[in-house]
Amino acid sequence: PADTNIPAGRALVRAPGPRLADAIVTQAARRPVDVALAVRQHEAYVAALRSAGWRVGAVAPADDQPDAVFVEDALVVCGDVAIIGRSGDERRRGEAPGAEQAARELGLRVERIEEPGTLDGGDVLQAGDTVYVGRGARTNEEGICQFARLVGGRRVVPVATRGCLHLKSAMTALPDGGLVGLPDLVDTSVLPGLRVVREPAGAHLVVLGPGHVLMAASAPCTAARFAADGLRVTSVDISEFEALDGCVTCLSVLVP
Ligand code: CIR
Repeated sequence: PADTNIPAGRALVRAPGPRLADAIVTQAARRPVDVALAVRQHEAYVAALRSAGWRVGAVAPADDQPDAVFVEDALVVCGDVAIIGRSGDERRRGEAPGAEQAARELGLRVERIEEPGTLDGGDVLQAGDTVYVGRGARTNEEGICQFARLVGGRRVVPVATRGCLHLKSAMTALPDGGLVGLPDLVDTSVLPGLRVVREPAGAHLVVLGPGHVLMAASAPCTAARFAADGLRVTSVDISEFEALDGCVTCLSVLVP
């Protein structure tokens, strides 16, 4: 049953397609992916969103796009504006039309990152009134400038990343807006502070509601630490997505 303490927002997900095992791998060492297990893990992820009170909607499948399940990269929702990304990796650009259609169905104003800008949603971390945007493998300076113009009014802080796919591979935010992550992978000089985690997947939090976070099962020590601090932690096993450089944030777009 849904947790009635949490106001229901909407969450967008995109089911894994038949070509999932061909998804891009640039960070991990490639290993075979069990697509049937991935489908079950995705269902459990969706169930975790639902039980935290989110109304889950589906972005139309894109079966020819192996990485389409990582839906947060193609679409950023900031207030009433949906920004359709333009990935720094051309192989992911075919995901944009379905993301745009889903944003329109939600009644959002739709804007796009245009050439020569690049931006993946995995580089966009919203924490309170500040939006941190990673500059690195998939998002360039021009993409960040366009993004900042489109979300006018929000404070946009560019953060250089190194040795990781996306900003949110390296850091995310707690429900109170405090940042957590891996300081070696981001330029911490532009951050107000960063609570250091030791497990790589411990850097990946999805805020499900007040005091409630979703984490990958691969970060049990960090989850225990947060729970000891009084957070409610829901853990999901996403091993097959982690094998494809995915993390718990990338499988949904939350529209509070
Ligand atoms: C990629 O390399 O683009 C995908 N295989 C993984 C994307 C993960 N996205 C994310 O963490 N936001």
